[in-house]
Amino acid sequence: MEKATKLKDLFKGPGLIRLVGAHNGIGAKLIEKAGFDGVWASGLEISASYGIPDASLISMYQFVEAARSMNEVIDIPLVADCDTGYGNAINVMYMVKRYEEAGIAAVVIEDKQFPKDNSLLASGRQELLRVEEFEGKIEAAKVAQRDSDFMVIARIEALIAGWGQEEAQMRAHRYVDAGADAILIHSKSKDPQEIIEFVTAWDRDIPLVLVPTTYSSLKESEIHELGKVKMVIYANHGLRASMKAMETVFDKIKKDGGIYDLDELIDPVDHVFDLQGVSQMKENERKFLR
Ligand code: SPV
Ligand code: MG
Repeated sequence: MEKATKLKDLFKGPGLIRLVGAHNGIGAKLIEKAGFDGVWASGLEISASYGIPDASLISMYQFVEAARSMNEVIDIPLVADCDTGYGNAINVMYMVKRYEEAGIAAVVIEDKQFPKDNSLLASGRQELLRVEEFEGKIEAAKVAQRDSDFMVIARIEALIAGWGQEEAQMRAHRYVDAGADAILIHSKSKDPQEIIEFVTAWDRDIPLVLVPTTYSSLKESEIHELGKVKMVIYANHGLRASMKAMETVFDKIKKDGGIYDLDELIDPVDHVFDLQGVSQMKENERKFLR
């Protein structure tokens, strides 16, 4: 089954769809192994993996290749963070074709101006796009897609930019009318009240998507009770967990003057080989190497 159809089926099914962010194949595999429904190809994580800011610095091809490399090694669907769509509506059409070719189930585009800044950045430039221009991008994306199950998710940055609930609701309605399959409403508030207010006021039959990075006190059971929200994205917890683990191990090697006391803190190499699919490769070698 196509990944787009798998994701569409999850949207039709009961319960919350849970995604975790990744930037490479091993991270994506660990998310699948942990039992999550899908992988979020996080722009923040992919940019961070280059050691550079999440500010539209790397190209669409670098993002699509990161998404492709993750998608190829998992069976669960991948939802790609496509920032602003890498330009105008014409760039979005080109982008949708490339992501669909890579087997990606859905793309998320946000209504900020290119080049964007990360939404959680305290000093971030949170410059919103004109509504008409973003409607054009959504319409263009929907025209460009080939598989009718492929989803185009519109991400609203009005709360991030401090433009308020009314603006966020107006934009969400306009983007749904333009053809968006779901609305990702983003917030950087620590208090979940901002998101709860938006979700409570939402009156359209189009699912909402949340990224509760800052309002982390909001549990899945509470999100489920709100209704209307179908997908939750834990956007960058793999990156942050692995950074902390690496920092701890590197500090310890430095302090200990060697690697003799690390086994508790690191996975055995065999676990790396397992995740790489080495046993399958060996089986193929037995069959085909003559
Ligand atoms: C990402 O993971 O790249 C996101 C979520 O877009 S956020 O970092 O909160 O903007
Ligand atoms: Mg992003």
